Amino acid sequence: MAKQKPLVVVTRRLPDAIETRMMELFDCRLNMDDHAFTREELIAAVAEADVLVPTVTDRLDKGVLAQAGPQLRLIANFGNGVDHIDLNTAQQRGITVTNTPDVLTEDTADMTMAMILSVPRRVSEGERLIRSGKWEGWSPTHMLGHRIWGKRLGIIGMGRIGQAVARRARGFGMAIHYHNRQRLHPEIEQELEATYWESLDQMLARTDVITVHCPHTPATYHLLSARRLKLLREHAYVVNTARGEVIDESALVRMLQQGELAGAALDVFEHEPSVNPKLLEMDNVVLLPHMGSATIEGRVDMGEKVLVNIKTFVDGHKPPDRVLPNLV
Ligand code: 8YV
Repeated sequence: MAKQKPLVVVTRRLPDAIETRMMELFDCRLNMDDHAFTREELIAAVAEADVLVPTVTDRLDKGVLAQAGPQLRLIANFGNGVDHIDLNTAQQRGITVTNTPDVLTEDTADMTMAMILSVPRRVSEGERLIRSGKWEGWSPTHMLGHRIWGKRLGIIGMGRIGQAVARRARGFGMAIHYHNRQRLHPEIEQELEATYWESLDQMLARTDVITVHCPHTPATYHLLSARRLKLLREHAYVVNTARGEVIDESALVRMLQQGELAGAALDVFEHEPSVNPKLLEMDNVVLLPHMGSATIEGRVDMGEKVLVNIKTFVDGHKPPDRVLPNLV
């Protein structure tokens, strides 16, 4: 008798090629209208699925995972960050969790570089002026921004994405500074001509642009707290393509309102998808809808990683991108 295919529930629409392959390989339930699952729908999914394919929009907290049936063996996350999944509960229940690292590194770094350029050079502001029909023509003192070349970039979290941003930023003449749990291998540090700061506080007080590339964990929640944000100098810019929760967003907004910071470029928010309305009124802020890794190529690559993770798991092997069980 043919072995029954595992039931795979995919919570959001994925690229066609990925969904088609998913249907060929597994007994697959797709989300054709791409609505974000409600809590009730998530609970129903974990109660039934052998494999769940969630995204960042699915809050798989303790309460939801507590209602998982014993058949749920794998959460194959479509995405790198897993902060929306309660890993402790998943571990207790013996659920394997995988993610999709590497394939979104370059796209996210590209977007970060665009954001690093965008606020000091007033890109969105200029574009809004043209669209408003109020541009009256060139003048030598109009729309002056700040030079990027020669500025110090402080990278918080020097993993794959942080390093990819550093490589780009060097091409733009920025000096690379970083704070990371672990210091980089001397060869990489040398290649990037990067200065390591064990103390985040000290780095913040000395850099011109700060960009966040660490994951959101209990240890990094509000890493950029009100106190730490105050260490930044008035001409500094803050860029975030990682997770909103790493920055105390209310404190950031207050400082921007009071002119204690030069500007911010945010692709992620503390309470996504809601955005603090005060940010919408500010000219020195660029706001993007969590699109750091949003390329067609990247989404297909992410989907392929999910397929490989599920297939190896159901074939009885260890999937390549395991977050759980931990290897250490
Ligand atoms: C993804 C991301 O678009 O992978 C991540 O951690 O933040 C994004 O780039 C999203 O998470 C997909 O679930």
